[in-house]
Amino acid sequence: MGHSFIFDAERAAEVVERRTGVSRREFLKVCAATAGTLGLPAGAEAAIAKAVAAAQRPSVIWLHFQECTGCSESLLRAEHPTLEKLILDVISLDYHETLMAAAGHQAEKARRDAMAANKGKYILVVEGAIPTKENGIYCKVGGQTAIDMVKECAADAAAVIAIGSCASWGGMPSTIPSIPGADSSPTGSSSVAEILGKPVVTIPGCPPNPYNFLSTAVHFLTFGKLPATDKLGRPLFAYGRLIHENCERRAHFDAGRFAMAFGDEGHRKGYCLYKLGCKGPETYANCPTIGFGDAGEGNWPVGCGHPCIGCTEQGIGFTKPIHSLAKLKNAVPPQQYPRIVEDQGQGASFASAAALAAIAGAAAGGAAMLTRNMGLSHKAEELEKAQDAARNTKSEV
Ligand code: FSX
Ligand code: SF4
Ligand code: F3S
Repeated sequence: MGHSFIFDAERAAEVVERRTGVSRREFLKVCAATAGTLGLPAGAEAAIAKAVAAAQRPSVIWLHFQECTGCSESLLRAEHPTLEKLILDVISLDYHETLMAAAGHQAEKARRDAMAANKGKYILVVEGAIPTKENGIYCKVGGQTAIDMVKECAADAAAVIAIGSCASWGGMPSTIPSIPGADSSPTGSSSVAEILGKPVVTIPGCPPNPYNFLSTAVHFLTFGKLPATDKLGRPLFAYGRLIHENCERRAHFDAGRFAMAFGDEGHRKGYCLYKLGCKGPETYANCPTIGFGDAGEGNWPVGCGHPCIGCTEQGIGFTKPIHSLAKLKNAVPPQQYPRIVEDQGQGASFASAAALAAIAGAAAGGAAMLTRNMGLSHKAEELEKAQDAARNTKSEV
């Protein structure tokens, strides 16, 4: 069976090499990485390779609204060309304003032709938030408001994917400026789900990780459906865990070793960035495990020495001040981890102040769910919310 898997994968890799010029080795590496990102069992990379090789490429209509195009840039400017070649091989990108050669009426005709030819089968990808104030006049393409265009394109789509934080929850354009009396963003920027009035698959991040988009598209291709998501439409394979659960600096957090200022000894030694405002403890994403730019390990914000700003997470990214301390979600007492070194940086005691605060909070409130199983983050959080709600109801009575 093992041999047949390998044989299948090799044959598929040959087909893809002939078609795209991506070497068999590189292709199989991406298939293995995609299978890993999706959390699939051993052997799944062969199924992925076969699906990509046999690809009936799904037509993709890609819309741009209020954004910086960083989502497209991050997808198409990987360090090695492999990823972008494969993305463009896996999907048939029939409409993408930044990339298509056509312009003006010709471009709009291409969109409508692709939609008609693939009615009910195409994937709609939306990048950017949608302004709703003054009937949506702040963003128009070809004379049509973003609101109308997203509704028109979603009507006959097989699936809708909101890529980036802007399309997923409003992102940066939706944040409220610090002007006295301002209660919404200047243009009323909204998410795709808000406009369509139904949930869509969201791949937040500013920019999102290209592997999360590729893995979602490959899942659709291999299994004929989009991957399982949480209540916010985020694929669980990518957003099922807090950054803090997989961070390479986590042992420093547990041992109370923190960078206290940029460039200080703790920062230079790679200590935990919690006290510099790292939002990893309240942000769901797989940045530490897959990294960015295909440029090797450690290539993600915290890996480069900058606190996570929670760019994937509504209410945190572009909303909470960068240096404010993160809320510790599902904190696990440090005793449950093997101790590493006794030497404590910056005069902190064994259990960090942060961890102690979390434990004290748990003891006082009796509500925090301390779990050994870090995969239960979402469940733990839901339980915590239910317990909070129950307590509030009680206190109201
Ligand atoms: Fe938003 Fe994407 Fe940030 Fe930019 O366009 S998620 S501003 S990286 O590009 O939508
Ligand atoms: Fe990593 Fe940030 Fe958590 Fe520290 S607080 S362990 S830097 S995610
Ligand atoms: Fe964004 Fe934090 Fe990842 S800032 S890219 S969610 S590490």
